[in-house]
Amino acid sequence: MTPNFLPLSPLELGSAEQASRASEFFELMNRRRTVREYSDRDVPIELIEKAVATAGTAPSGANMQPWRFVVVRDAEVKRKIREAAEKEEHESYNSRMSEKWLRRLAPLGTDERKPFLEIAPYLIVVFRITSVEENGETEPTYYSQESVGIAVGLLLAALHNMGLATLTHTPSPMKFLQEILGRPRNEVPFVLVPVGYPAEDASVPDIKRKLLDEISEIV
Ligand code: IYR
Repeated sequence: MTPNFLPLSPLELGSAEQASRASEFFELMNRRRTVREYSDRDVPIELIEKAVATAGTAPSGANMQPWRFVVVRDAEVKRKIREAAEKEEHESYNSRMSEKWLRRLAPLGTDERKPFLEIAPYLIVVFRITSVEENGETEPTYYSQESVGIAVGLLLAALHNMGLATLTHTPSPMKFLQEILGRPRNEVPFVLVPVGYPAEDASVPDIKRKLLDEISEIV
């Protein structure tokens, strides 16, 4: 097959504008925090849709776009998800997680209770599509972990840019999400993202990001 190419229309920026946009974007993203205390204040669905559309601009292996975003706003579905997540988390905190792991989590103040799963107005459940069917044949998707990870990064950035709070929540195991949301076997839960406004008295752990020279090296 001959590939079809179109001209690229790149952003063309002067160097002063590049520098100011670079700093502004860093300042914006550096204010993102993982939020575990939510207000029940509603969020317009259009904002959620725009964030999901932004996530869908991510690059993906062989352009297979191996993601599905299930937006949950129904109170009864949220209740079921909370109930199932708390059941798994009870097992995790009480027997599945190692001492070392629990020690790592201590500064974050997490525990098995997940009220945000019912309080946040939306839960975006991200599924990773592991295979596709074409002409009666099954084909795997390629680099789907990497692809979906990048898409979730864009999702979090888009929501943060709208002034909305998020949490990258990974109740483990997450199979119950496939069942509650009726997804097929080739859609595997990847992460659950509660979205909303933070509670008025929300607080976040006093933890620090690594410095630039700790995370990078120029050779
Ligand atoms: N899934 C559990 C535990 C947990 C694990 C990690 I790694 C975190 O960074 C935070 C929590 C929970 O959500 O409580």
